Amino acid sequence: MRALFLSDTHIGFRDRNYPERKEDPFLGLEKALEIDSDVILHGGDLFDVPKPFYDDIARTLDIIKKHQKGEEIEVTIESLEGETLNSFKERRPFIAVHGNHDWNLRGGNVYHVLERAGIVYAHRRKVILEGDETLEVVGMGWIPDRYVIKVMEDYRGIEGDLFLFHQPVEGLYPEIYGEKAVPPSLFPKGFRFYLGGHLHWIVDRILEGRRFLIPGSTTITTLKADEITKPRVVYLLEKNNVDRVELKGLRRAYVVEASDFSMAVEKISQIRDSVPPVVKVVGNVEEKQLRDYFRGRALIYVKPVVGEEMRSFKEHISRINIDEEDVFNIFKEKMGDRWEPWMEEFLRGAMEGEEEAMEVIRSLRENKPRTVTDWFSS
Ligand SMILES: [Mn+2]
Repeated sequence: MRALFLSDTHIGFRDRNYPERKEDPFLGLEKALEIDSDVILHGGDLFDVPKPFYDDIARTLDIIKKHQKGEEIEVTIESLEGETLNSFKERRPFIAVHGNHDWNLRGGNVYHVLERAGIVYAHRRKVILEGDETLEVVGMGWIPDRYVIKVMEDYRGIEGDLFLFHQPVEGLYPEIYGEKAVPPSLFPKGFRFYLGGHLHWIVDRILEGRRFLIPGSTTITTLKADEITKPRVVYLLEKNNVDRVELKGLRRAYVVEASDFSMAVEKISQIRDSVPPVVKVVGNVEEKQLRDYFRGRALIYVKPVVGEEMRSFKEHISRINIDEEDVFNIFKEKMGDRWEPWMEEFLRGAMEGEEEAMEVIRSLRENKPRTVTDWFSS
């Protein structure tokens, strides 16, 4: 029995600067499902938002249904406690957990609707698939940081073949994102593969005797360089065999460094994709001018260099002839009761330059803000 594993399709993603990008997630889903398999597993963030438009839900179901062909497979859904909840036959079953994007605290979530239309919602469930062999999938949708350790206790001792989840894992997820990553040892033991969503790039790593496979997103949403420059892939799993398949014909992204307009033009012109790419330009280049120049050929996003931003902020302050002390006093007055000492520390750090500001942010994150005096005497 071959399983296709995709994740983070983010249907419903929109960018008002480039409305055409709303089609990308649909195309990503379509391209992924075109790769043949007996069952389909989705790692969460099927949708970009907790309450997708009805049109987007309908189109998503159309795409899934169109690709549910082939031999019927016997599907049995059990609770974690082993109680049978449902059982039916389905061609190429689509099994999913929710992600952090398409999750709701109250009133249920979109997967409660999808499961009425035949999608298998695997959160807190074991899904037993019987075809030419038997495959057991255990699902855990995204859990907010403060509850995750507690919820994972419910999974202790649970057995199966594939563990489908949407959560940051310690050792795989960069700390800079500020989320609480779960230690790999907390995942139940003995599964063949641990199939994760959430992280938007490719992972195939063994941690604590568990093999974690993350395909990343089938579409480009954020502009994080780590995410967008990686290929869009899905995994094909059969017994102990893992294949990674790249999705072709999708919009790609590039990061280009440029110190001025003509350098940006020269570098971007060298990209020869058939689909207009997303291009993140790092440098102090005028965004509107560049967007107009590449209209219809590339989707441009300019990210000014932070050091430059700081420099121009300081320049601006000196131009309007304001004293640093005045900046604090105005800020303090505006903040009123909400003023806290760390704010001054942060502002001073920011005015000193990028590195100093980062140092303050780091000390704040570690929850041990130093006093302003310490700051300036060190
Ligand atoms: Mn996601």
